[in-house]
Amino acid sequence: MAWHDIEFYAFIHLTINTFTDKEWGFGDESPELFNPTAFDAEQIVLSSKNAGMKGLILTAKHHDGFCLWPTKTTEHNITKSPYKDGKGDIVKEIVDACRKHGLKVGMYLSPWDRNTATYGTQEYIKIFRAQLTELLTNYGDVFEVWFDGANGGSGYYGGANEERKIDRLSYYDWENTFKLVHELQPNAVIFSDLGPGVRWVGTEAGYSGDPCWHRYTPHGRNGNKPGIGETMYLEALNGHREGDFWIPAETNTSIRPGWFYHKHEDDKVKSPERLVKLYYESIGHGTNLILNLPPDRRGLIHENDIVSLTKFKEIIDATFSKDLAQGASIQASNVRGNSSRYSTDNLLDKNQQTYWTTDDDITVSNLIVEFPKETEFNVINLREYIPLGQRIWGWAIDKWEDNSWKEFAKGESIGNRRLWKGGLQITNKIRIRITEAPVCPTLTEISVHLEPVQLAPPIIHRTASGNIKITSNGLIRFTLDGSDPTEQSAIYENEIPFEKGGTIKSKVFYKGESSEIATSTFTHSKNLWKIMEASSSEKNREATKLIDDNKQTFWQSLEQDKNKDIVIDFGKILNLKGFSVLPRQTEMKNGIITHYEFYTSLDGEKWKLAKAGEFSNIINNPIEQVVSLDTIIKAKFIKFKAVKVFDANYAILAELGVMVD
Ligand code: FUL
Ligand code: CA
Repeated sequence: MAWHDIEFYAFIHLTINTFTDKEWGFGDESPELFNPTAFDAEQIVLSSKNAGMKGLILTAKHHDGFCLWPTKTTEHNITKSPYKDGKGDIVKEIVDACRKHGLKVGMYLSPWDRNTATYGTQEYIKIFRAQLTELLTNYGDVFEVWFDGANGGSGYYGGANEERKIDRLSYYDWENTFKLVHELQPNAVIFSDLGPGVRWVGTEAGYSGDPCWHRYTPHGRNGNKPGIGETMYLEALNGHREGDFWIPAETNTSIRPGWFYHKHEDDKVKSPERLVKLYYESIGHGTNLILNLPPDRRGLIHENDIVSLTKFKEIIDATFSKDLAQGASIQASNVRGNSSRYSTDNLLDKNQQTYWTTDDDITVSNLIVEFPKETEFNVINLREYIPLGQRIWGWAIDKWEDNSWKEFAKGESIGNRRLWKGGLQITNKIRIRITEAPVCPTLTEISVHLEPVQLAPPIIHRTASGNIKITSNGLIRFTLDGSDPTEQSAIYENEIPFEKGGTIKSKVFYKGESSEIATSTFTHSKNLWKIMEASSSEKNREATKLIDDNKQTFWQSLEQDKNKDIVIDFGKILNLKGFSVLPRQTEMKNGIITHYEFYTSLDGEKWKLAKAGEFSNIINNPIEQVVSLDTIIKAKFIKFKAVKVFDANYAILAELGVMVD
């Protein structure tokens, strides 16, 4: 119940990856690389707190094995870094700042460790538990311990540079690790894709299912027992209405596309509007929300992230600081025992311990909320009294209009919280109907709100001929140099030629108001490109789909051709700076390319290997992968090869693009 109360907290991904521009370190990175120049734990903690967060979870050790605290378990730690001349302890600094500002503290410790030679042996399990013991004994109370299911197999492993497969069901002996956590921190909940405390919601894209049940029965894959990283995790989106355990969902996502800081994502910070949507689709579905704020190389939350968080908080406050149901009268079709103890006053008293409920034999029931006057709203908040379980299985809301009830909202689950947001409604009364419940339902809170209507940002897209087109009803201003549009910026009138690609920012101005900024980044135009070679498979999945600038369409190779080259002719020589790869944008992971080789050529005959590597975390977080080349290369042709693909003998790719100088 204490965990449900927290609702919103920060994820802080910081490690050597911040300095190598990676999402997953291989494990061979030198500790010398870890050197935030202006690390400020209070800035990180206050950025979280000012956004309304009540806690914070830090990646004390990510998959690359580098420990942010002076651990006794491995040399691969902060004492070997230049940070504070090896005398620093990032975990302690963050914990101290959290205590000072009243935030709860959680620990992320990656089970997968690509650095240690012992990975895969029993010795490592001892090391892992010793690390956990240090983190859970030396830093005070911890509210959540985060166990990641990711395990990509390959790694440095003390110089072995090989692939190591572990049996996820038995290797970690999780039962005893859980015991250790419970012994050391009896109040901490344990997170993983199967709980046992709270569950991964099954996607990193930033939403939860609807309905979303707090109850859940973790299922293993292929009929096996479930293990961490080996579950039917898509079932976690909705959970199970009659699941065996109370394992509520935590929605995890990043304010940027990646989990770690990358300069090239400075313009890809989620907009305030997008964050508000996330809030409604996570906390508003009864899950907790852990939002990642990755510190940059200075060791600070970047200015762009702060701008977004601040505006997001303004919108949330403008909506929720005023409750339009206060002062309304509420009539229930039934009150348990006709007793004042369960009266509808409990719905408005802002006390989560008091609630309304019905007699035992009454399940279908309703509440009529009558406002003192005609009221305008677009948000309704409902909460169940969850110490008695998630008892509501169906609900609907009507408004009184033209002398009859008109339904405008409905759903199945409520749980800890349910936020409905929709078009503007104007009425003097609403009726909340509980349409299905297995036993007498409970509600502890009803509130009604008005989210200020915002001027919608413009929509930017690229036409087939490579131009930029911007649409909106108001006056559009734009910039091409990365700066924020102001009242002085150029006015958009005609399509903008944009062959080379780059970043475009635009904003709508209307009657003294302005919208949020819309930002889009494009690779070089592909309209002259030709696919010279590639395998193709089913109809509508031919290779041209990977250069059609459409994120939804994709190329799929023939079954036996997953490693077959894709050769592209640009039609002219380009100065290549890098390339970008967009994996398939659906929940289907099979065929996603995890390891690649990228070649260039001037004549289509002599090829040069320009880059090879892995797309880390592309399976859990299938975002655009941006790869910079080490030098600028002149090329008329490129060849892209899938070296490894995930769980299939065909390869799939939605887009391939290049950045030019
Ligand atoms: C994933 C990891 O592989 C990512 O790097 C990140 O830490 C995310 C929160 O969990 O599974
Ligand atoms: Ca496409």
